[in-house]
Amino acid sequence: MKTYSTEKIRNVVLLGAPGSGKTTLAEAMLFEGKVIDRRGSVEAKTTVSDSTEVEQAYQRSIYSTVMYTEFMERKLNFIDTPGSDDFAGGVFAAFKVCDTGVMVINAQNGVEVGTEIFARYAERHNKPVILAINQLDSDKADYDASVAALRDAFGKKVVQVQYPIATGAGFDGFVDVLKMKMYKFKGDTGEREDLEIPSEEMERAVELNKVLVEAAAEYDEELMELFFDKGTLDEEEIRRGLRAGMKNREVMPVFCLSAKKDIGVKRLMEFIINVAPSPEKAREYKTVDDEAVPCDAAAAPSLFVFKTMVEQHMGELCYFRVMSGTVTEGMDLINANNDSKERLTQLFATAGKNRAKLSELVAGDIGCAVKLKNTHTNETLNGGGKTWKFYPITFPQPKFRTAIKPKNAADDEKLGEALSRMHMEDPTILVEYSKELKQTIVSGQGEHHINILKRNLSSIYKIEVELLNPKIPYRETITKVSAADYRHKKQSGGAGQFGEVHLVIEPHDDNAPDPKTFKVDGREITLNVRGKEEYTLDWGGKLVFYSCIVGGAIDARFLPAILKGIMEKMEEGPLTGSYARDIRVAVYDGKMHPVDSNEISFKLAGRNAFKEAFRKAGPKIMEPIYEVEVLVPSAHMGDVMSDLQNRRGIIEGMSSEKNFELVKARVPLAELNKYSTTLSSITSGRATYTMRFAEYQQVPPDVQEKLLKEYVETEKDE
Ligand SMILES: Nc1nc2c(ncn2[C@@H]2O[C@H](COP(=O)(O)OP(=O)(O)OP(=O)(O)O)[C@@H](O)[C@H]2O)c(=O)[nH]1
Ligand SMILES: [Mg+2]
Repeated sequence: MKTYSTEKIRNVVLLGAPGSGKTTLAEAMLFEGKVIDRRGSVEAKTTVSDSTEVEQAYQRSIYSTVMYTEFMERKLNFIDTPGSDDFAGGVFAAFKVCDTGVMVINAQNGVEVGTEIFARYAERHNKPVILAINQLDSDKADYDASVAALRDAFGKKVVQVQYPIATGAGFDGFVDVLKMKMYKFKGDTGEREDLEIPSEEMERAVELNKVLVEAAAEYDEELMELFFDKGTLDEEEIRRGLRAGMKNREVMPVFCLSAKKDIGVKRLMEFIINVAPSPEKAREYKTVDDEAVPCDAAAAPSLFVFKTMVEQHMGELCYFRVMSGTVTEGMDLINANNDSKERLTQLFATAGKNRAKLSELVAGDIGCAVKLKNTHTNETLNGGGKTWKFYPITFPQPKFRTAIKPKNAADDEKLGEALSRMHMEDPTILVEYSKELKQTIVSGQGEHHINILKRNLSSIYKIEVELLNPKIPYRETITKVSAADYRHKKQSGGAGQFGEVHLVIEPHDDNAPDPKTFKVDGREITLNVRGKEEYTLDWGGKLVFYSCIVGGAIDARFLPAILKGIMEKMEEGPLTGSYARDIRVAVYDGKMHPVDSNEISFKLAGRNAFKEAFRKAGPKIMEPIYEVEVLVPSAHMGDVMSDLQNRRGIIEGMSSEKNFELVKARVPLAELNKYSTTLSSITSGRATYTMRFAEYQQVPPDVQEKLLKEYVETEKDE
């Protein structure tokens, strides 16, 4: 394929509710651009975009697919994304590299949950949106209702460029009030006739043209003056005005489509070419060091990887956008994130499995490199001595956690490898082995996301797995002072063991002075602090260890062993085996035996003394509390609130934004199991939420009692 200069490139992401017709539209766009010479269909499992077995089985897109077409002497790169929010990772990555969104609307449903969700994502990524009302050929299509719903959701930004004369089986064309033409289509090959607007449509066409002209004039002062002078704007001026309005996200132009019958697809593509920004005119990209990098083909070469995929026979494919300069085949670049050197041995433009070889790509273009050794999603490759690192894609936070284990223990290692590859391909899949919970925890965007993962493990990797509830990472701590003396003594043949430790423990508080005297169990203990060691624990909180031994009651060389014993018990808390935190321990006395004392004896004495003291120190179990933010349509707000309260949630605040309420709550993690699934069912999928760790808090007494009962301590005093 030839090289397209920056101003001849357009990068577009296809968005929309599940089943609105993005993949079908993508197919028609490939056809119009002659990448394929026959259109496949979702039903026949023959589309370019839904090429994987799992997508074909569900007849739904699951992965984003990067595609290109050549059209009107331009290169149009576009990314088909899945409509289900469970797979939103691909959408976030696409927003990073595309300059414009095309929101596909199903004319039978108008504005759907998915429409709202993706419009929010577009807003968050500051990208202009074109609205394409699709499926106008279906019997239940309702164009006017769809436009009304769009107005309701997005206000006066919604501006009609086209309207259909008839919908349903009779849908064979539309009036375009930018071109002031009527387009009629024959059959489903995209072949069209450009006609004058018939007299009976003239009034409506003129009316909508006026609205369009006014919208176009509004965002450019010069155009506004022209409009006042002439009372109208010509085609080119309207485009200029729409371009300005779209750039500020003030205008969302509306188009008519039947992707299935290839009606309106070419006209939409023309509009994208004519009006959507080329990369150098779109928003500038910044590096993490806040350097703005202009999209300039003559500058130093730099590319950003937004998607990594493993394909059979091809190996790893890295999809990238050229951020600056011109990258050529055979070029050596440096990965700014890990310093490795990479050679661009082969470059492609891809449309699913269709590939066109490229010798070079310029700033703003999207392409694919194969056989990079050490480069993945979110990394930047530079030439010309640059060390640019572009801001990574911020993927949505995980919403669904599960523990996973292979049905066959022998698959353990294989499972680890498969999961890490899955994470590489889909960064919204997070995998972590929790040493604490002794579980592998997989998190994703929803139950469906995780079920697909399970299916893929079975069908692609041949690993059968079980999904289990993840354990909760509780913490243990104490609330008051206590003391214990423990003697470890063993005399069963051979050398004996002897160690005796006296210690005091109390809750740790960063601001408290060093301990001096304690009144415990009717005794008064005075401490003589000789040494203090403070440990910040891997699992949060602190352990402060004071050595206060006087008169050589215990040899200094045994102190590390005592600390080790205590630390072991901190790692496996005395109440439930969870990590303990925020405790200070003072070892102030003990006894040694001239022959039998050794490190192991003192370790065990330390450990058991600590355990005993811990149990008398008003121990409590702490649980992780998450800050949950739910964005919910006002109508479902009551249900969402009472559900959160049933989950021991504390509602912290609410704020409204246009038909939606944002509810903030603090909820124990233990109560959030499968929350995404429940939320979806009580709101018919209309709510979204985020959750992040906030703090540890004491569990209520009834929960503590239940947890204590559940924990059957296996060890006896050693
Ligand atoms: N009648 C009619 N059906 C359409 C049209 N476009 C798509 N469809 C059908 O609608 C269904 C969904 O189409 P897809 O293209 O898979 O929709 P999608 O938006 O990619 O769906 P997801 O990937 O699941 O989000 C399929 O059965 C299509 O054949 C259209 O213009 N008219
Ligand atoms: Mg699709």
